[in-house]
Amino acid sequence: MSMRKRRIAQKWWRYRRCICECLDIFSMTERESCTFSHIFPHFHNPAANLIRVYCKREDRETVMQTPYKNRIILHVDMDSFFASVEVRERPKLRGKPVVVGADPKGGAGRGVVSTCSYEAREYGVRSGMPISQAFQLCPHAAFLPVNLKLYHEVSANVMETMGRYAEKIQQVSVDEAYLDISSAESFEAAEAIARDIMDEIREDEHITCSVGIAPNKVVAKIASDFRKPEGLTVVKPGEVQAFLDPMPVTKIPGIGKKTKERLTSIGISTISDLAAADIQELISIFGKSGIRMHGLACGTDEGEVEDRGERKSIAREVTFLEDTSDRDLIFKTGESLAEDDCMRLIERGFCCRTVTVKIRYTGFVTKTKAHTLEHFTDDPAVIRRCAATLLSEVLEEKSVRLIGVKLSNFESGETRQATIDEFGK
Ligand code: TTP
Ligand code: MG
Repeated sequence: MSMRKRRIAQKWWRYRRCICECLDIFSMTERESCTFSHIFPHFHNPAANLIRVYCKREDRETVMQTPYKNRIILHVDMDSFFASVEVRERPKLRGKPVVVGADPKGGAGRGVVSTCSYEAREYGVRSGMPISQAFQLCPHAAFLPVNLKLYHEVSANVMETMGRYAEKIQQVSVDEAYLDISSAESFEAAEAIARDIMDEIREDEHITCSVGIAPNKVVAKIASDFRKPEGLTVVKPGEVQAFLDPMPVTKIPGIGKKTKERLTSIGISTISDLAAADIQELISIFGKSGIRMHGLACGTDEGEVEDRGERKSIAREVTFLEDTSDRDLIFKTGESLAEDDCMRLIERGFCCRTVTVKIRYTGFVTKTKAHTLEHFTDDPAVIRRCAATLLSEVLEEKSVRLIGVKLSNFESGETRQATIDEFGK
């Protein structure tokens, strides 16, 4: 386990004990009337996760439903996602123009660019552009085919990481998600969380992302795009209008080329123009969407982060910087991944029965092996031992590129409550 992960783990176990002690001290009625942040004002969102795990159901609902003063929403978007994953897989391409998409066939290819690295963007290459045009603009770029399976694997890891920091997460595409972290209760605390997320994704997945923090989803999305790549933009409640005002109307999600043209024809080009426009005129041209458009230009958006709660497994995997046949390193990494998964399992209040290990050898041959335990567990030692046994069964004398550990077959959070009273005995 890395020092950083060890620190996080220690912190969590300490919190877990404190929380249980506190909840014991407070009587039921007091619990109902106080938010967790009153008990520990310096706690951020991990507290909310722990409340889910350790409060009795009725207490948990009361605590979780306590409205926070401000909503704090993060929008996280990976930078040049497909291209960044390809560069991670081929480190020699770092810093070079990389185009992912159709085969350019020396300039005669059909099809389009899916995405490209920021280095390729300097030559004018863009997503959706004909691949032949991209080839003309930057013939010396590395042109690579789309490998969706790999991007979905990375996407799942990234979403899993982000999910641990938020009380609600809504994935909106393969590389972006909204996170509700209102329980952080201050934009300063939210910024620290965003930096942790960025660091963790960089360390674990070797790709970067940009983050926007704002009081609502739409402003957070605009903010994440504001300083790409690796940008972090915080827009506090009092700063929303000043942030939006100078931007072109096309920055508002949903305003495309056609709407922009109609707005330009009535003298509206910036968001500030749109916010100042006569709403009746907007309705007469755009119908109901005129109201929404105007609201967004004024920085208001009530849309909730819609967490579908469909987490059926917890998985982590690591690609070694260099392929390795060092069994000691492989086993240590596997055990550390198992512990890491287990921490997440505990945070969610689940127990699992099935542990799966995955090994990818040099040359992309992948082997997996799963074992279903006799009982549900969230015991790190049991899960670590099971992962190690599976590894010893599956590992061949070959050099390894990637290793992963997955926990699945969860017991519901409600069944888990039975064991909560046991804690602290
Ligand atoms: P985006 O997030 O729009 O783009 P991006 O991540 O490549 O770059 P940015 O740094 O600007 O966020 O899309 C995510 C992925 O979706 C992208 O890597 C490839 C895929 N995609 C397509 O396949 N076709 C497209 O037209 C677009 C826009 C994206
Ligand atoms: Mg992106």
